[in-house]
Amino acid sequence: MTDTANSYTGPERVFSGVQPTGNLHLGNYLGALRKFVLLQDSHDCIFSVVDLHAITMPQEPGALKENTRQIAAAFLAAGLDPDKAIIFAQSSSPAHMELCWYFNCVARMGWLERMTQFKEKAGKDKERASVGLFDYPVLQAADILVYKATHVPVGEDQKQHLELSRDIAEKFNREYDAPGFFPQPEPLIKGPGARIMSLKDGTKKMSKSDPSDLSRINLTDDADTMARKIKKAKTDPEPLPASMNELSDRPEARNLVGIYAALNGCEDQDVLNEYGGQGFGAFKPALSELVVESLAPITNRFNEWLADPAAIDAVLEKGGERARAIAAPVISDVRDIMGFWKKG
Ligand code: AQP
Repeated sequence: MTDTANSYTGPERVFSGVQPTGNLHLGNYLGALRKFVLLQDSHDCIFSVVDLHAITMPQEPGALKENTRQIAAAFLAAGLDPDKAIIFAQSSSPAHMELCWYFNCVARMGWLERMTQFKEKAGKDKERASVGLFDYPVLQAADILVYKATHVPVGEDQKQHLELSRDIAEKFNREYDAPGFFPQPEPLIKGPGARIMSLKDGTKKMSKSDPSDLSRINLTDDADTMARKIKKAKTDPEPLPASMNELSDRPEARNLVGIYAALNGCEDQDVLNEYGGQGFGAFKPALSELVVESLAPITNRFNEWLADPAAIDAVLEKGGERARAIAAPVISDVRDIMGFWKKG
């Protein structure tokens, strides 16, 4: 089989999105936002508040609008510059929904049935899950490919969805005899912070929807709350060891070491070189200090942006215009390739 998608020769472009489903946490910051900021200087970047994804689970309409502004404020507070990167709300670029429908007719049921996020989020009562939740990864493929994005910075939890986007791009190109029309987007996952775990259970990822607020550090937490959460984080009675191998069956300890390393810009092993042999009574206060020192400037800027919703709206308006202008010719070409009566 020839790999038609790989013959893409268009420019490199980065796309990623964050759902407006509540407070952002340290995992979102290290796994996504911080990477976005690093990429905006070297790449053509598009970052979206993915409100269409949010409604795959029940949302309060009034809260959705506020949460959308909050995520945009967090993007800006983390250091995204709207003159460099496009920042917009997904629903303001309807081309995502149009391409999603075309892709629904390309993707196979069996592909989607293998998606672990659907299984986790639908839980035991899958009959009651929305069709949108099942279709989430197809919309995600449309988000990326409607801008012909070539690179997608995400946390490790999104790796499987990215693979599906690649499969859809490849099948579309092959079935419609359009070699290289869509790129095969590459995940940008590697690096520190790709998978930050819950402070209460080192085997579960840190998540906005975890019912326990003590499981995560929110970007909106004040310094005392952050320190209290780290103090209460689950650990074990053993001191930190000398090497990472010795942490393989201590997920909570490994997670705290990983957070320290990611924020300090060093390797996990460097943390053990400094703290190996010491207990959590010594390590946790050092970690608290580092977390607070790293997040405080972001929290301050975040609050400043939130105090000016009109300024956030202006950023989203301008971003929406720029996003629509990139998506329009792609949709028009897709319609032509698929044989619709009108290019649109
Ligand atoms: N724990 C994590 N570690 C590293 N990266 C993470 N991301 C999420 N959790 C972690 C990355 O953050 C980006 C935005 O994610 P999202 O809000 O769109 O959706 P999500 O992955 O479903 O995040 P949550 O916190 O788990 O939200 P809920 O609880 O609402 O589902 C993505 O790049 C993600 O990889």
